[in-house]
Amino acid sequence: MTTTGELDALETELTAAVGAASDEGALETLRVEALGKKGRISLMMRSLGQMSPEERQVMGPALNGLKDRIGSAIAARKAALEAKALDARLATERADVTLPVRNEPKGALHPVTQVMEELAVIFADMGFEVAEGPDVEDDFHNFTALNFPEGHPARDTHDTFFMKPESDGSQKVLRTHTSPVQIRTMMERKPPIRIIAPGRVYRCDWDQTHTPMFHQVEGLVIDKEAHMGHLKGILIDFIAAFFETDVVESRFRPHHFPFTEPSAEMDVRYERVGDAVKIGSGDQWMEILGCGMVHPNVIANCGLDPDEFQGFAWGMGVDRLAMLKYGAPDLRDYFANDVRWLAHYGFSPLLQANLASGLS
Ligand code: 2NL
Repeated sequence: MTTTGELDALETELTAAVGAASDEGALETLRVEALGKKGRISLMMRSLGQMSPEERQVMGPALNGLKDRIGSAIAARKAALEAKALDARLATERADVTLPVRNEPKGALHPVTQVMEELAVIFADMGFEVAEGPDVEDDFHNFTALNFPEGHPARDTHDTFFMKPESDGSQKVLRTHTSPVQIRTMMERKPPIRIIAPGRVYRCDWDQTHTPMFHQVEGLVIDKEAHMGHLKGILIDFIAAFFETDVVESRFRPHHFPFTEPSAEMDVRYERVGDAVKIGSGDQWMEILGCGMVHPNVIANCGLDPDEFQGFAWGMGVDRLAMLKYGAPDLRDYFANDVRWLAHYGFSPLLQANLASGLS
């Protein structure tokens, strides 16, 4: 026999328990205990059948009301617990919507940097070291040691940038080629010498194919028996490696430089394919570099005996090599610092040039 008083006590107890349930699991246990098949309220409702009609008239609505209110209380508590759980999860799973959409690598190597690295890799494989020197040079290292006589017109063809004269009347220049690096090396150490000198050089000239600052790489070999045959072999191998081709057809035309004797220009057979060039085939010849046997006067100017030592040297434009291999047509774009150009023509810093997996 159940009384409405007992129901009130049960409601108070269950309502308190629902309010105290601290998670959804505890709440579900409570629901099963009260409203499940064998729950306390369910069992009471099943006993309605054994009651007298008068009793049932009172207890029926009372039990139904209790069942509804406890059901609602459980549902409300469940919603509150779910909201609390969601808040807790959101607090730990914070998403910063201002972050970039994808974690894309930013920045690229300039084609000139890429080509410089390729040059270093190719010549390192042949046993060359990379040598460096100052951009601001004195007249001796840039001209005099290289067999440009004082006041000789060849100095004028270099469109030299002169620095403000110093107190002793001397005047430094922005180096017009990287040859002074080789002069310094020959003066500092004994042969055998096998170096390349890549770097910035400066000439007062500005149009579609000339910028006042550009890049050169020169090479130098000084030994006792280094000769023109070695020079040709090195240069042909270099062109094949750089342009990643097996066939290189070349010709060496006589030329003149003050610092080499004999001097030559190297041409290679090529054809145009879109903006880039294909080396080895085609019916055109392209001048690609200048070279020669180091002039005995230059060897003597560096304190070495030209009867004991001889060697060869060459020089070429790095920017032009980059244009030939990678196709960007206007040299001025190379130094305009336009990030869109760099993004298009740049190289991944993670893919370093090497001879095993390809230069570029
Ligand atoms: C060119 C030609 C050349 C050299 C550079 C050189 C350096 C020393 C001695 C002798 Cl220390 N020669 N360098 C030799 C021949 C040609 O450059 O057309 N460059 C863009």
